[in-house]
Amino acid sequence: MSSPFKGLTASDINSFALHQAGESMFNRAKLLNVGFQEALKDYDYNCFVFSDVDLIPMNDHNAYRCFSQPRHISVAMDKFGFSLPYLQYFGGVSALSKQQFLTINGFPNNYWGWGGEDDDIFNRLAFKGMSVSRPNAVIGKCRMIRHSRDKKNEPNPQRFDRIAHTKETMLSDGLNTLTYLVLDVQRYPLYTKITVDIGTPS
Ligand code: NGS
Repeated sequence: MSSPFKGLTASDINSFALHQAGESMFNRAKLLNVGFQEALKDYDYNCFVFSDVDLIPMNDHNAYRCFSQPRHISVAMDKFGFSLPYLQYFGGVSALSKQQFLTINGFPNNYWGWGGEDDDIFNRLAFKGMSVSRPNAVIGKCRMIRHSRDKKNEPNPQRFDRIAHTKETMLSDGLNTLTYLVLDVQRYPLYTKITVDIGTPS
């Protein structure tokens, strides 16, 4: 069978589901950092698509691949009336090449709870002189699986202060300071599930 991913074969593509162990506050961006680092132990991937588990693309032309600039993929979500909530929005689903990700020192590790980590990522890209590539709002349509707010994911009261300081903090908060403990790896035919202890807010 031919692959829909031009020039790629099965071993070049995998999906990783990152599961945060324990009961501490949820930390989306740190989990994505772990996914990046752990995936690279399997294979020398050069493109990473970072997706929330609740977002489903509606248009097959929305390419889950990397571009010469970091890609924002979930640009027209149903809950925002199929448009961007604001121009700098970078949440939901995005794709960065390995080099783009390394250039920004990965994602922040210290956004515990809901909000702001995606804005910090946007700031990192901007401070490194990158722009955001996007599909149009027809191709970028996607649905969010409805759910109530998860426990241990309350809005982070520090988020506004944090995103005001990305320029300084990105140097010392990211891949270069990432620590975690992998507790379990389950390999399934279509994805690999990693259960990880990412600690607690310091
Ligand atoms: C912004 C948040 C982002 C969040 C976006 C959409 O206000 O992290 O809303 O949220 N930024 C801050 O709080 C600083 S949503 O409607 O999807 O829950 O992604």
